[in-house]
Amino acid sequence: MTSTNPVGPQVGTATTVSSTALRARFAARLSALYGSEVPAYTTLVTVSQEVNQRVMSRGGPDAARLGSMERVTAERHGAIRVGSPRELEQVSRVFGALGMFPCGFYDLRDAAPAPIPVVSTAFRPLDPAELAVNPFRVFTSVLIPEDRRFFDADLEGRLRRFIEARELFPPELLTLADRAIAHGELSSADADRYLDLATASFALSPEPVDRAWYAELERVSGVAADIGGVTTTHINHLTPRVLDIDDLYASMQARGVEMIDEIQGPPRWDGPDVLLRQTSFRALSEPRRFRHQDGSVTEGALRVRFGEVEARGVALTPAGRDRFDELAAEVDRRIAANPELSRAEVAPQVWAQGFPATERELCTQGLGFFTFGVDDAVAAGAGSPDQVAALERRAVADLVAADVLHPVPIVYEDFLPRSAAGIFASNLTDRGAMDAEHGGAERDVGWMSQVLGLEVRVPEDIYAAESAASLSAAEAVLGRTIITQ
Ligand code: OOG
Ligand code: NI
Repeated sequence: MTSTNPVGPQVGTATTVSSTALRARFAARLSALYGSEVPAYTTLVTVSQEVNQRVMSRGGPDAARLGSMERVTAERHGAIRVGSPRELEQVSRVFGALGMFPCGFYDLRDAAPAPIPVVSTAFRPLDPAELAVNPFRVFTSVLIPEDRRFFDADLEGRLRRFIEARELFPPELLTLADRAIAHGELSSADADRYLDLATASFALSPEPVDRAWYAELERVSGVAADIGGVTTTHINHLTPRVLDIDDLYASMQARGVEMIDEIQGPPRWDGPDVLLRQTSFRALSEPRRFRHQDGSVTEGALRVRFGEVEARGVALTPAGRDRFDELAAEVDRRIAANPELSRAEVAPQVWAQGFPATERELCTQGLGFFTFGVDDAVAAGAGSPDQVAALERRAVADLVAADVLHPVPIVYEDFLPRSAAGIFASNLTDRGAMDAEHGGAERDVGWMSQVLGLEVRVPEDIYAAESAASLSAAEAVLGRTIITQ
């Protein structure tokens, strides 16, 4: 199994379009499409930009610590849902053409508060330089009809046949995608055609929905109906990034947009921003046409698509992630014991007791991922006595404490299954039905890699490699090895 990991941004020429440029153009096309389909998304983007502008103007140079205004303004993630390994493999080719590769494996079937019959990955650029040029990712879920906790054998068979019979992506699009993957670019005529076909594949179809079939699947799960109840796929949401999600939440409510009850992920607190915080406005009622058993077609509505927004923080090491999970469990325990308390009251207290209060401690305790720059004075051979002493000890924590190494946070570029499940659940009208007595079909990261013919990368491995590369560069400057333990 091989994975193509581009070396850096590719420029293309006047007559060709690189994967990088294609990604930027696709992200813009998808944004225009989704804005035309879901006008509230345009409001969300406008408010997000106002929030980011406010943060930049009040926060000085540190405001851009976790992302430049330019990057954050362009930053989006989309979410799509498909029905089978075959469709997932096709999605992988469509995004491979854009320099986006599978990263992370999320099993949402045993997720709290509501299980969803899908497993997911995210297609994204892996190289920080590529992310910096155009930070676009797509959270992609695939339905598991074989999972007996959700679908009995009869429904599984009908669902699989329905999905096998449809074609989400035209063969011409897949041919163009394969060409882009092979060459890292397309001719400008091919690029235009690719963008038209790819964008159209994610538009909401005007085809009438089979009412009875959709309703049967909806009794199991709204997400199963959204995926397997129709013959096409569509972009479910497109998420801008903000630098202050609490401000965003309040600003949207002030405009009269109904938001879900909570911001998912770490709480608002005085310590460092870590991982990912997300919230959304509630799924909107969109007009859809329905075909009934007697063949008649009527106008109706479905509530499936919503507007999500997110703030990103420092990536956590496996030890940091364990701590994060422990704190989340502790918050749940305290709320269960004191149901009159809200999460917004409890979580900051739990975090104040159990999590480092500063970025620097997050680094020296080995809980967050950082890259390191060497202090200018030390590099010039003019370090203070403290710095020289730390250099003798050679441990990262000492070198950071003595300001020999300046840690720069690595931003979390991935997703959180618990938040994903929370966002899915808060936007479903009905939780559906799962029978936990039955066994679930085994699906893991190895299964997904095999389906894609590509290694699904482990996010923490990518952050660790980035951190290690910066330490090697620091070792070269300092002329000595650094102890990372
Ligand atoms: C995906 C939900 C997960 C996120 O940001 O965590 C997600 C979906 O609704 O299809 O997008
Ligand atoms: Ni999302």
